Amino acid sequence: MKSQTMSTKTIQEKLKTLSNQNMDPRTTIVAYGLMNAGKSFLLNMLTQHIEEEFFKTNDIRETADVKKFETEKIIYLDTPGLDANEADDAQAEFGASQADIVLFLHQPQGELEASEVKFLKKLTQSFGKYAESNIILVLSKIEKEEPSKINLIEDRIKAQCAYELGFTPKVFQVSNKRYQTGILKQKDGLIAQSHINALIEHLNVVVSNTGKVRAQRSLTEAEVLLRVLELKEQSLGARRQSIQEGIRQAFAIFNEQITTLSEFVDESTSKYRSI
Ligand SMILES: Nc1nc2c(ncn2[C@@H]2O[C@H](COP(=O)(O)OP(=O)(O)OP(=O)(O)O)[C@@H](O)[C@H]2O)c(=O)[nH]1
Ligand SMILES: [Mg+2]
Repeated sequence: MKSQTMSTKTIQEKLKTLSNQNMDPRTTIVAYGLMNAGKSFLLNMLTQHIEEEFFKTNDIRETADVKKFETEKIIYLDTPGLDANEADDAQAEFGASQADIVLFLHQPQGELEASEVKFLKKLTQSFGKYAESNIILVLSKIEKEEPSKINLIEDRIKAQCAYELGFTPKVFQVSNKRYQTGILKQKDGLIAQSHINALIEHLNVVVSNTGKVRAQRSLTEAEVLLRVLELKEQSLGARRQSIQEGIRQAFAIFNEQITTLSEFVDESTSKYRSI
């Protein structure tokens, strides 16, 4: 949003968000993606709900509200699939303001769709210079496709992000199914091929930067708001000056007319007296 055109209501909302931020020292990790992308399943694996689901999964649209699982250090948020309907998108965006780290899930059937790019652009704006480190792309269900196809899709998505978002995100190719089976049947090969542990390791590194990233994001947001307020003050000052100038000019004409009138009255009076 252009700072000059930010409405007073938006400024108030942003100030409110800013003052509500950073209250919980724990990192919030939010999963986003189109319906059926595998968000809930992935969060179950990351939170070690291997046999019993915490986040309900389904082939048809399942998650309708933002759902939360809390640990000592991390809060995991599951969101409704993007583009399910407007109310669900609003729910999803609500989560965005609370996200420290985003896991953006995509089924590798093709590259990113327009609605995914649109949502990622919003997230990128919100994260600013931390988008690259804190928005992580996850290609899900990889055991369903040939590795060569998935690699090709990953390359295309990276190029799309570089062009559309201005950065190349870190991408993880994961299989929730492999991880689940690997854990249940104690098959290390499957666990390794699921790449879930690699994702967990990476998340641990990003999580450790949460405090710094949050502080910087709040600072940047506060600086933007301050600049907006300065610009508004400048434009109000200019408006006040132009109104004052208008009044001065209007009064100058009025004063001139009064002077002419009083001269006329003086002249008429002296003429009358001399008769
Ligand atoms: N083969 C395979 N199926 C998966 C994998 N991850 C998820 N699924 C399946 O994909 C379907 C959707 O998974 P969910 O985790 O419910 O997807 P979601 O993104 O949470 O869906 P919504 O909440 O409806 O937006 C379910 O049938 C899952 O079992 C995976 O890694 N491999
Ligand atoms: Mg779900």
